[in-house]
Amino acid sequence: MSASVLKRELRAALERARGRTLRLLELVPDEFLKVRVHGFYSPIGWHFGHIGRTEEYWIHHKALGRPCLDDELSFLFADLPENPKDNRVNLPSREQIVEYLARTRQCALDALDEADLSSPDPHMSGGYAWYFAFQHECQHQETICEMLQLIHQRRPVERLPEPHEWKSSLPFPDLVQVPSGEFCMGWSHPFSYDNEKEEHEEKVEGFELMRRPVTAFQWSQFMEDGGYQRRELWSEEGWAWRVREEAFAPEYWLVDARGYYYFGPQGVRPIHPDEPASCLGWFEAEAFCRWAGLRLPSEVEWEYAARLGGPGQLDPFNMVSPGARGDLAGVEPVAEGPGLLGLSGYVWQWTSSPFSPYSGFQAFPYDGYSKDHMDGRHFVCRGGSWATAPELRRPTFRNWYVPTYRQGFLGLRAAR
Ligand code: AVJ
Ligand code: FE
Repeated sequence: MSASVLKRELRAALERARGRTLRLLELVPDEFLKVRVHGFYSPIGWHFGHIGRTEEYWIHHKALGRPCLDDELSFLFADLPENPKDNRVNLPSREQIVEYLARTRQCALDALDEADLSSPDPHMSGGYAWYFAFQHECQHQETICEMLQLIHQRRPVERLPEPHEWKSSLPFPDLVQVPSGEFCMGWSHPFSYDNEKEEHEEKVEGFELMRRPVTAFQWSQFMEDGGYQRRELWSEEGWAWRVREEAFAPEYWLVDARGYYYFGPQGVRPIHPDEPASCLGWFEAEAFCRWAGLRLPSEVEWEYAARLGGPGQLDPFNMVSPGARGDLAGVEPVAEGPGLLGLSGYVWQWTSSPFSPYSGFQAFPYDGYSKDHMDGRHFVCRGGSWATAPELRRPTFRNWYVPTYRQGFLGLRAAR
């Protein structure tokens, strides 16, 4: 790709992302902009400023070696231990946040115009810092969607909608045979995240993998069969979590005598029985597998199965991933087709693999992005949800959370 085409593509990607960010900001009610709705999260308004700060820091400051535009805002919107989440509530107004986003963006675009992308500087080389800023913005959009759900969960429900009829004709477990073989795992590209490097060969034994992610109907059968009450289905740590949290259904589910509902980012809606079950923690996924006589796939198995479809899926500007829909459409039943269905665009899928480095891993651009989370306590999820930007839904992309995290759009696709 020539330097001018690369610059044009980077600019277009940043602009696409920004359109989504500003649409999301419009959905944030004023009274929730500056409050922490949950112990895990900074206030939702902070995430918007943090997008601008990160872009400015890595492009303007690190790649070009220039001073920050505004030291105070740069500190306020930094994700640093010196700036704990409780400090992040003293935010500027919505208008000031929008203005900060526009100013930091202008710096990034001016820098792109001037930059020599063939420079050996690792921030500059091949446009790394700009693509990093783009991907980072997209990732925070998903977090913002998660927080919109929390906001709706906190608001009083006036009237529940009509529930869906609770039945399904999908077979279970509906396993697809994946043949043994070898493949190239990971992505060594100027744009890849540090945790996707280096590309390396992996061997995989034949196994079976569910055609689609586990559906809400299938999850409700686990619930009705005492899934949350039967100690023997849970690991020791998982059971301790289950008891402590008094969990009885996925996060954001609402169950009454009439049916099943879900607190989505646009308010309560009925759950479709065939939509992938979402907002599950790793411990719950593990218990479900034990109940069904199945297991979680490793991330090697997941990526191998996902890439059998062929390469060509790694174009950083043109990811063709089925299931791409509007920003807030929410999860829907998986579209029919040949082979494995709903690999991305519906829910992330938990794997059995702790988040760990590939051989040759080097933390970049900072330890806090990946390395600090490679601690044996985080597990990898793969695929990407309906709230994940298409460009991030590549088969090599690794996401990770602690096993108790269930506020994300997280589901599973079991193996045998
Ligand atoms: C990979 C989604 C867990 O949100 O903490 C955003 C991504 N890293 N800014 C997170 C991330 C720095 C990360 N997750
Ligand atoms: Fe961040």
